[in-house]
Amino acid sequence: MSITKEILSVILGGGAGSRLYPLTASRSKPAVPIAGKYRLVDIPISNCMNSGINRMFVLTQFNSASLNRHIKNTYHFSAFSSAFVDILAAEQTPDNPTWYQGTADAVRQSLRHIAPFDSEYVLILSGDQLYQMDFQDMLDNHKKSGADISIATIPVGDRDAPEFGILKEENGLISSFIEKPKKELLVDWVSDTGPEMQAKGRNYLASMGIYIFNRELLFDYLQNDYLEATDFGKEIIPQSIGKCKVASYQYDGYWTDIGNIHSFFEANLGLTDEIPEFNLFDNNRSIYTRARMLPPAKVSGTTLDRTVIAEGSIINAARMEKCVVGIRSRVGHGSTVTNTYIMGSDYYETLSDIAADQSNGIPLLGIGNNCFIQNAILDKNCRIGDNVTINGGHHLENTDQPLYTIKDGIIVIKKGAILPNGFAI
Ligand code: ADQ
Ligand code: ADP
Repeated sequence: MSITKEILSVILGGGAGSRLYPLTASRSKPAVPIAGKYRLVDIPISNCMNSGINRMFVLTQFNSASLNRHIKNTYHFSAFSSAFVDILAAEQTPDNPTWYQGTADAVRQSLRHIAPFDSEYVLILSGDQLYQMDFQDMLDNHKKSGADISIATIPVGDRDAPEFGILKEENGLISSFIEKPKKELLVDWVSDTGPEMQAKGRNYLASMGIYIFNRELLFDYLQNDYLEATDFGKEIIPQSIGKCKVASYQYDGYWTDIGNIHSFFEANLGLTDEIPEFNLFDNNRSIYTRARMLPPAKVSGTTLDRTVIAEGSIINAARMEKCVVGIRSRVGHGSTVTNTYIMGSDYYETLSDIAADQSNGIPLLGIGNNCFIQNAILDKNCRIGDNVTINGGHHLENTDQPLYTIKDGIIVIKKGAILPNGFAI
């Protein structure tokens, strides 16, 4: 893959992150762990690197220690290359006392950091999507079409369309755009998405929130024409159509937005499918993350079905089905875990830590013995005692408790929570 200096990328790492609460209670959204060993930000960064784009800015609303540590420890480039991944956290300056007001405002406030780096184009990406895409192909299409702005688009169905920017195109150029249309307006926004997509009911062309801008135009729009605009989807994109040339780059691979607990849960558990739609086993499109030098996972006496286990785990459970098990996870004897994403732990307990916990009656790091856990997400460093029941499902109401949150029937055990023996949800 040839490395390009034509383009640099800006990854929108998230606003307040409230839709992913409580996973974002103590970390910024890009640092949320996914798929057992990665962080959300690894997805757009890996897509950039696999596309030969190696200058990246990650814009985030707050600068969490885990994001800094992850980026610093993961993305090392040769001293002879121009590559970097820089985190730009919302900062107060004399002329800007506030946090980022939206996506366009985030990019505007970052322009002074981006300005010193040459490029002809700027690629703007969302930080909370799961997909593998070749941005070089999108850039080629952008250049060929002679557009000022390109938007990556994907066909979606009725259920999803109101959540996205929906557009119409003619000969590759976008002729109209509406941000998150109400259901009753959808009839006017049907596109010819081709027989294969139509057969799946995917009749609307949605914006994937992935944009290529000609750099000069981006600077000009944000600093002059749309100085007051705070958002790309609500303001800059719809207002650009008719004013400049906006191309559609239609993508038909796997792509999913993972901005809320339900979609985050589904995207993670989707990795346990026999042939997952998101392919972690791809020679040419690796997902990069921090190399941790952990020992191989060890499993004893467990019936495992469709379960993904990260390195450094010690599993003695009775049965695990449809689980994603993160680094350094421990699951005790006799436990049954289904439909669950266990993020794992940041460290191991030593034998003397374990003895001290046992004499003080504190549950050990990880999941204890004879537990029953289903439809749950366990954030990092949880201590789940023995005989604990965590029974997620739609019978449960949404709630936020000190140790856990329930959203859409999914029980999220908070980072570092200690659930005593016999605890039941
Ligand atoms: P949404 O995803 O709803 O729609 P938005 O909330 O603006 O749009 O988020 C876009 C990305 O920017 C996300 O990764 C988000 O975390 C991040 N972000 C939001 N506010 C931010 C801030 N203040 N600072 C830094 N990052 C921030 C957009 C488009 C739609 C399109 C969908 C596709 O507006 O047209 O269909 O993406 O997912
Ligand atoms: P990873 O990427 O492997 O998940 P992080 O970058 O989140 O790791 O760092 C692991 C965190 O765990 C660090 O903050 C580290 O200081 C912390 N940590 C390591 N060992 C221990 C320990 N024994 N007790 C508590 N925290 C620990």
